[in-house]
Amino acid sequence: MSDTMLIDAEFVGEQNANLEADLRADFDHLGTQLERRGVDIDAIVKRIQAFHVAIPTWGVGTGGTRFARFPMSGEPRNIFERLEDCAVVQQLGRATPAVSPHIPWDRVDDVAALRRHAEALGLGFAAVNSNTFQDQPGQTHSYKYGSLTHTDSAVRAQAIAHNLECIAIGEQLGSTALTVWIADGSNFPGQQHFTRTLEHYLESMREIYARLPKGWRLLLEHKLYEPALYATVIADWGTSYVCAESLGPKAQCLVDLGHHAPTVNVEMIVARLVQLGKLGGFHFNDSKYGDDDLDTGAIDPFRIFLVFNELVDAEWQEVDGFDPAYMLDQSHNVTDPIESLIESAAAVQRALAQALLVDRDALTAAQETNDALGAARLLREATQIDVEPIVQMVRAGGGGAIDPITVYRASGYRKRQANARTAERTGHSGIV
Ligand code: RM4
Ligand code: MN
Ligand code: MN
Repeated sequence: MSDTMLIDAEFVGEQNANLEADLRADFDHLGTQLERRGVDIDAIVKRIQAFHVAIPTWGVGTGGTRFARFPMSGEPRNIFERLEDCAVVQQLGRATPAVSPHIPWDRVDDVAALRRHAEALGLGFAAVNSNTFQDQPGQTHSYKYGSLTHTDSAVRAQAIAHNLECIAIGEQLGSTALTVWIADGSNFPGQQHFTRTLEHYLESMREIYARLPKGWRLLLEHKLYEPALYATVIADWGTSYVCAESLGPKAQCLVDLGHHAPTVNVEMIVARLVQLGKLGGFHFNDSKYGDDDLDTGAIDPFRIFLVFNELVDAEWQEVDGFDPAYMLDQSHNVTDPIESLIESAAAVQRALAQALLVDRDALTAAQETNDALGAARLLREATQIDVEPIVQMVRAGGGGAIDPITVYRASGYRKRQANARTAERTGHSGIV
C-alpha cells in the first residue's frame, strides 16, 4: 500500500497489539488440529494470502431498493472518493487490492489521473462493467426497449460503441476484462421474437469481441429476470455458455450468485462451466429471494462454501486454463458499505479456506464407493472447523487489522468523511 494510509497505520498497529497474543494461541491450536487431519496450516495461509476478490466501485455508495435509497452521511460523491473508501476496505481487510469500475458511473475526463489516484491508494483495476441498462443524459437513442439486442440497428450500434469505449477506458486503467450484463428482455408474451433478439445479441457481441485487446477477456453475465419480468435475453448459464462458445475462446461466463431461481443448484452450474472450460468469473453476494445483492455469506454461508468446493476441486484437478476473476457485487442498503465489503471479502476467504480443508482423496473414494453419508460428512466437517484465525493471520501478516470492523468503527473514518464530504454527490452510482 502507498503512504496514503486513510486510517492511521499506528492506530491499526496498536489495536492489533492488544489481540496478537490471543490470535497466536488460537492459530497454534488450529494448526495442531489441522495437523491431525494431515493439513499444513501454513500452506492454507499462503493460499489465502494469494487469493484476492475485487470490489465493485458502486458497492461503496449506499444502495437502494425500487422504493427508496437512504443515503448515509459521509458517503463518497464521485469515483475519486469511492476509491478512497475502497482503499480503506483494502487497508484493513487486505483481500481486495483491485476495484471493478462501472462506466459511465465512473467516467472521468482524465482517465490517467484516475489511474494515478488508484495507484497512490494501492489499488488496481479489475474487469470494467459496461452499462446499457440506463439512459444517460444527452444519449441519442433510448435503451427502453433494449440495447445490444434492440430491434433498431442504430440503438445496437450505440450500445456497441459504449462497450468499445469501456474497453478503451479499461485499457488506460490497466484492466484486462470487460463484463457485459444487459437488461434486455420483455415484459409481455409476444413482445419480442426470442430468436431474433438472441441473434442481435450475438451479432453485437461479435463486434465487441473482435475489438478486444490482446490478453483481454469478455465476461458474459446472465440473469434470470429483472428488470425484464417476462423474458430476459441472457437469462441463464446455458444461453450464456452457448453465446460464449459461439463468440470464441476469449469469451467466458460470469456467475453472479444472485442471478438464478431460488432453488437452482449454483455449485453445479459452476462445475459444469469448469468442465466446459468457460468459467470466467464471479460476482459474489447472497440472497434469499432474488437478486437481493446481500452481503456474501450473510444468508447461506454453506452455499458459498459449496461453490468454493468446486473451485478448489478444479484447482486440484489442474483444469487447463482455469483462472476465474473474483468480484463482489452487492448493494448495501442498511449497512456502512465499507463494513459490509470487509466482512464479505472475509466470508469469501473463509469459504476458500474451508474448501481447502476437504480431504479430496477421501471424498473421491467416498464418491466412487457410493458412500453418500461419508461424502457429505467430509464436506460438513470442513465447514465445522473455525478458520477465522487463518483469515485474521493473513490480514495481520499483510499489515491489515486483526479485527477490522472494530478498528474501522474506532477510527472515526466515516465521521471524518461526513464532515469533509458535504457537497452534493456528482455522478450517479448504484441501483435506484
Ligand atoms: C446487475 C448485475 C450487474 C451489475 C448491475 C448493477 O443486476 O448484477 O453485474 O453491474 O446489477
Ligand atoms: Mn452482477
Ligand atoms: Mn445483480
